[in-house]
Amino acid sequence: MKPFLGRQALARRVMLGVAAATGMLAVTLSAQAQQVRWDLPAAYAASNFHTENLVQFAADVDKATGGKLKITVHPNASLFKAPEIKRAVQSGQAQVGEILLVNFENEHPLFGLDGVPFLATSYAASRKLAQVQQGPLNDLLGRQGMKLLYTVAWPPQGLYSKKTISSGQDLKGSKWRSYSPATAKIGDLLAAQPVTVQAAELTQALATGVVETFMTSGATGFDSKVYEHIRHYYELNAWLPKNAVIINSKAFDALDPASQKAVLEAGAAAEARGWKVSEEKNQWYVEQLKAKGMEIAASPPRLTEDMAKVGAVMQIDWKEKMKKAGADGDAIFSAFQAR
Ligand code: PCA
Repeated sequence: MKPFLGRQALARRVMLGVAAATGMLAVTLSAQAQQVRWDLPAAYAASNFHTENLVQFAADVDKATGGKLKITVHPNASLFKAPEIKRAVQSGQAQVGEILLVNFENEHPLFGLDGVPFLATSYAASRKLAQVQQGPLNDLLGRQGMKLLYTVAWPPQGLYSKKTISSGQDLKGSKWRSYSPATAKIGDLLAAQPVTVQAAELTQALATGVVETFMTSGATGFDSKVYEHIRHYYELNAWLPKNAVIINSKAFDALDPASQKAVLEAGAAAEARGWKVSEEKNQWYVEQLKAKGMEIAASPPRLTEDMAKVGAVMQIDWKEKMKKAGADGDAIFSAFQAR
């Protein structure tokens, strides 16, 4: 039987087939070469609202770039410990990361603005403070080779204690968990014994009895199951610290314009969503603590007075630090109060 195709025709077919396959391979390879992978270290539990927001952000970027930019969120300080995330992004070990701004107050007081007690004590005030802080913060990060993508506030900070508290005096000598220079300083001013414990290690610290008193949000109280060891929560609404998502500038500049736009747009959406969820869940968290058997109370009058004194010292202190850093803290306070 005569072959269906002549020898030459067959050879040509084979060649064409190889060419097509090679072409396809080239296309796949170039798509892979164009695909960019970013790591996003984060310091809080996967179930925390900030982390869930980051995961949504990554999904939005994936969708908007048609899978070209893949961002992997690493929750719970699994890739870097909380205080190491900023440096990891700065050095390019991670392209993007989420930090707690107040953790870096010793580097520059501007990072600690939202941790100054009783300066901004509601979501509305906290948003205003964020607007004032945003420009100078972005400049500061810019000088360090990074970009500020967005910030989201934690719920207001209250006081957790094993024992009943009626005044600052009752905190004296207690094992005080701090998560930032400012919270350590509050412990000092109250003559407590500050010990720095990041959120990822709080459950463990409570279980081993290293911690008896501390200030944080209802969110972290719930995430860390503090109700297993702590009985009292006093709603001080002392400040609302913020998480910030920062990007390595070189990594951002290396993206094609469409991907850059996708990151910025998904970041803006994450910011709006994050603030909304934080505020909506605030009360829910406190209700969960109550449901788990904790006693929730407003700040007793003498405690309020004593904490106000602590706050006044810390506000003056913060402005002093700004002066030393060659920056104008008064101007920032006034800009905030004028809003
Ligand atoms: N939770 C974090 C920071 C502020 C907050 O509400 C923590 O306790 O470490």
